[in-house]
Amino acid sequence: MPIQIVRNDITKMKVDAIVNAANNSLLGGGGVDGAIHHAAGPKLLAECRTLGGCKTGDAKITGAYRLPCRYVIHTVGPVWHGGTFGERDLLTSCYKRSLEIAKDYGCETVAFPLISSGVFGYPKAEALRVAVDTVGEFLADNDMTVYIVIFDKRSFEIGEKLFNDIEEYIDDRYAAEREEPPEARSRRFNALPKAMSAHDAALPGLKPRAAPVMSAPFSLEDAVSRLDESFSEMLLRKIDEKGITDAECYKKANIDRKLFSKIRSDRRYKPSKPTAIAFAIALELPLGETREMLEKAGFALSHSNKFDIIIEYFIERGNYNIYEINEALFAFDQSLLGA
Ligand code: AR6
Repeated sequence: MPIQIVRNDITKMKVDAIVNAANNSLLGGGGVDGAIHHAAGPKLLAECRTLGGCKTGDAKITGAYRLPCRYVIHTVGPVWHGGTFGERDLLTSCYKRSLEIAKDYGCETVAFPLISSGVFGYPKAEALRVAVDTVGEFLADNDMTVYIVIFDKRSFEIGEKLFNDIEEYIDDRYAAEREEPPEARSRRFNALPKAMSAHDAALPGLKPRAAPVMSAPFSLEDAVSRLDESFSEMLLRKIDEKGITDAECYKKANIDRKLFSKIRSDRRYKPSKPTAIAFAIALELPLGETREMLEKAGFALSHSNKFDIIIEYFIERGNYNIYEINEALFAFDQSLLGA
């Protein structure tokens, strides 16, 4: 998966390059800088001494010595002064410059800490937003796997309002499911129009619609021919209908090219559930079509797990930003979308 948010100690990451949140002197310090120098050994400091420091927003590369990666890219984030002193631009520049250097050195995997979000005081949720947006933009034009490494759970705050909102949404859905007696559900299902899928029917509060599983009007012939459509075929059809390229779709889905090729060339390919949902999100499918696509891969969206409810929360609000969805999934300890 091209962008992954992981909880780890960055000095343990076996990637081509890790990024260090350094200071202008590049001569070491506390936080992640201290941890990287400690794990790399004194030769790292010796090489850093030859670099002549680094400007805020810029980056420089060195060897990695005792670390399990090949390079360390040292970048200097801005000190937070309230947000009106160009902090966001400088932080964006840290990610861009580090990624450019990583690309110049042929790196295929790069791990970043949340730059500036410790000693330099950048609010963590905003620092994460900048990281995800900037890396996401870079990956739209480049093939690389980028890890955003979160050291502690507290570093990962998606914003109190969003968190509370999602929590409330989950509580409502769980509660609704528990309150409804099973016989009421099966009765309601029997009374539904034929076009409604079992998954739509199982969702309390969802009003029966005429043809919930198809967005556009379709002929009987179309319907019959689509009965046998596989996940891969539906995916390719939807890509065509949306008028986007394959690459636009898999990048937006945060899926790597190789996996996409596999899905495209194997009509019967069965993706994992997060992969299937990632494509539905990339294609900005409404809930009904998301369910249809999932069904083709043998899955459903249910109200008995948080992951599904969080996905539904975002789709209902028309928010198809996979990175934001992943941040929320991460905050609720759920697996992330993508390969
Ligand atoms: N792995 C991953 N992330 C880590 C680790 C680790 N081992 N240790 C800390 N973090 P900071 P800054 C997280 O303070 O804000 C240094 O003294 C930490 O939780 O390391 O850019 C430099 O020399 C936080 O979210 O860097 C500079 O003077 C994030 O890394 C100054 O601090 C960044 O925190 C740079 O401050």
